[in-house]
Amino acid sequence: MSVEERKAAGAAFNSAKERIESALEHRRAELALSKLEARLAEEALDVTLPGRGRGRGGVHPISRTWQRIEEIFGSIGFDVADGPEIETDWYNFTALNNPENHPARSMQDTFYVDMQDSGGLPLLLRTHTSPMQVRYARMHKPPIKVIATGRTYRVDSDATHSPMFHQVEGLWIDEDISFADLKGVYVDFLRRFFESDDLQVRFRPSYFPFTEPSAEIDLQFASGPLKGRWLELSGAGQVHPQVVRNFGLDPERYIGFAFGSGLERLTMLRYGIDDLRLFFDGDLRFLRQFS
Ligand code: 2NL
Repeated sequence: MSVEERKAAGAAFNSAKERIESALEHRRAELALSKLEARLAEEALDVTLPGRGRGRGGVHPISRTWQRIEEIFGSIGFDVADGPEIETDWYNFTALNNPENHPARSMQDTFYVDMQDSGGLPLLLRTHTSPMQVRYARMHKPPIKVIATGRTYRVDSDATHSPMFHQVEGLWIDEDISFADLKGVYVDFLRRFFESDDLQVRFRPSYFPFTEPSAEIDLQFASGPLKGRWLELSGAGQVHPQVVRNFGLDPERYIGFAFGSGLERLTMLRYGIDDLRLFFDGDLRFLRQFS
């Protein structure tokens, strides 16, 4: 090309290059913008919507009963004891005067753990809260005034029995504790637990290996949906002299009473619950009624 021709061609090449570059730049900007718009649309957040919140939760009805019981007995001078759910044969049965061949000791009734204590005796899931009271009585000097609340286990499962259930047991030992004291303490407890003076209590002769004499405690409401029916509630009695001896105390000097009640039973009567299984199903429609 001549010098003149080269000038013109160079200018044309330059201008073509600029147009191509600006077209590319334009298109790149368009693509970036539409990508940003798509992302903004996808991640749109309406900050004016109300929050999802967190459920309030509530205390399980059995736990409520547990708390109320500890509060009521605590207010009349009972200590609250807490102990192991895996127990030795001695604390669960022998100390409580259960004979060696008693059916409660069988594998049909008691969950045995695949381990032994240091003396080679079997370990088991406690079948009542009594072993804790035995432990407490052996660790303290009279007056012994204590309740033990907690989980207990028996091989039993149907509409009215759960393999895991809850008990409260009370124990009061001193030089002169009588059935009159048992009656006073227990009737006061029932009035406060059910928030009613309109109830009658009946002591019916019964038998337990760990008390003598022994009684079943029945309850009747004078009003409300359960009015007029005797309801079996608890067992109780004067602590057997052999059990007092197993506490490490002289039964000629020390005497007192013990009682045992089921927390499921107390809770069902208080709230009018008719099926034990509701406590263990975890159905929120049931549980929300207590929150
Ligand atoms: C029942 C029976 C009862 C006891 C529990 C007890 C505890 C010690 C010594 C003596 Cl350490 N007795 N507890 C006494 C009588 C009855 O419960 O059928 N409860 C639902």
